[in-house]
Amino acid sequence: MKISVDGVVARSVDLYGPGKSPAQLVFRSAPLPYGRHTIKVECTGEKNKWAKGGYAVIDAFRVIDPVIDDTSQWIAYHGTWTHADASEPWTGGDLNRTESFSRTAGDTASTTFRGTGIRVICPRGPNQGIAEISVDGGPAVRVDLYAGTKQYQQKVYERTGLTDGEHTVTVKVTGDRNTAAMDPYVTLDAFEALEADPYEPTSGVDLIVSARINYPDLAWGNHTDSPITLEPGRSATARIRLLA
Ligand SMILES: [Ca+2]
Repeated sequence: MKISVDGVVARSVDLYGPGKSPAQLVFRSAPLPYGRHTIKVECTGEKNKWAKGGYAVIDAFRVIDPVIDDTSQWIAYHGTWTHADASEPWTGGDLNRTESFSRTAGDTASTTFRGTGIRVICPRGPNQGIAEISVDGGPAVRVDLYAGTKQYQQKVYERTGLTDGEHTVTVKVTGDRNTAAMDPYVTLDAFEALEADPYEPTSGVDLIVSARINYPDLAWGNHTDSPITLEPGRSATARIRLLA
């Protein structure tokens, strides 16, 4: 099958295997910038000479570190937030050209996410004040969003090391600003949930050893044992006999 990312063919993948191996990672894109992306899987109908069919089978797509934009239905806004989109000239560098802002002390924006960490993405600028950001109702961290010139998509807060699961992050407007700031606005562009990467490349060499015999004509019934990983610095010898 052929895989495209944002309209550009990235790779052709041969899904053939002598036995069925579930939940295989067959393609991983290069890191992509914030924003909306499209992945397309196309069945080519082609097969290698050992394969008995030309099926393309999809189990799942997985988004690593998913972005929750400020327009997401999963964000709860309390107070007097204004939501701006591409019709406003100052959103030019925002993710998806949207941002949500307030200058009223006590206003909050919260979202629940799954993962092991969270980033808060905001623009900084001359009229930006001080936000308080907390995770799971814990102690708040004060974050000064002031900058002399507007800077888009800044990672103004990052929390890592959470237990893998469901958490809540809250951004609160304090109404405070530093003396150089013209206003105490807090402007939210997006959240980025950080996940434990299930496909983290491992160091060392993976060697799959199966004591069973694979019969090509019984491909669906074959069994492959769990992989054995050799740790870096250790060695082992395996004899492999290849049968045409
Ligand atoms: Ca946005």
